[in-house]
Amino acid sequence: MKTMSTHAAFAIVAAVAAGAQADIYQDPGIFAPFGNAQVDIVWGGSSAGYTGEVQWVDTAFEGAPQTLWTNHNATAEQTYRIPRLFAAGERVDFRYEIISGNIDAFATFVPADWAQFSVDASDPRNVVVGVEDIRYPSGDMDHNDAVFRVVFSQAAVPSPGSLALIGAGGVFMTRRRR
Ligand SMILES: [Ca+2]
Ligand SMILES: [Ca+2]
Repeated sequence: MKTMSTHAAFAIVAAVAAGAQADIYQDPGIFAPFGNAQVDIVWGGSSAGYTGEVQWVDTAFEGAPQTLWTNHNATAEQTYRIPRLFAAGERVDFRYEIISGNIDAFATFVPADWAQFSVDASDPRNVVVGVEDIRYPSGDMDHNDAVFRVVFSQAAVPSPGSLALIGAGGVFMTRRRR
């Protein structure tokens, strides 16, 4: 009976801890607010002693991390355009790898790393991301060690000319089947 009550007490403590963790570690997910979205990553700035690489990771296609800049070599408003379009609600993921200082790496798609990122999506077309470069709870949690924006814009729709070409191709294929 004593063992059972100990287990029950542990279960309650675990549940409370999980609830508290859920509050601290929110998914910093960044999502395309509309379809056919072009995504630009725009450097903001850094106040940090450590050097880290900002990386975009195409998690949907299991892509290798693509390094954009470090927090110390990026210049203001420097922009990287992701070489594909995003569907509505699709996630844009990042990784931050400290290469000088306390070596570590954090990713927006790893729940244990979520505390390292702050995300302000009050303007869903212009999302501000901040990174804390020392693992929680040791860091100062200023989330200004790397700051960048994720800017979504509507990609241009295909011109009428290219649509006509697609139409002609469709007719051609239909005729061949006959
Ligand atoms: Ca800082
Ligand atoms: Ca910091």
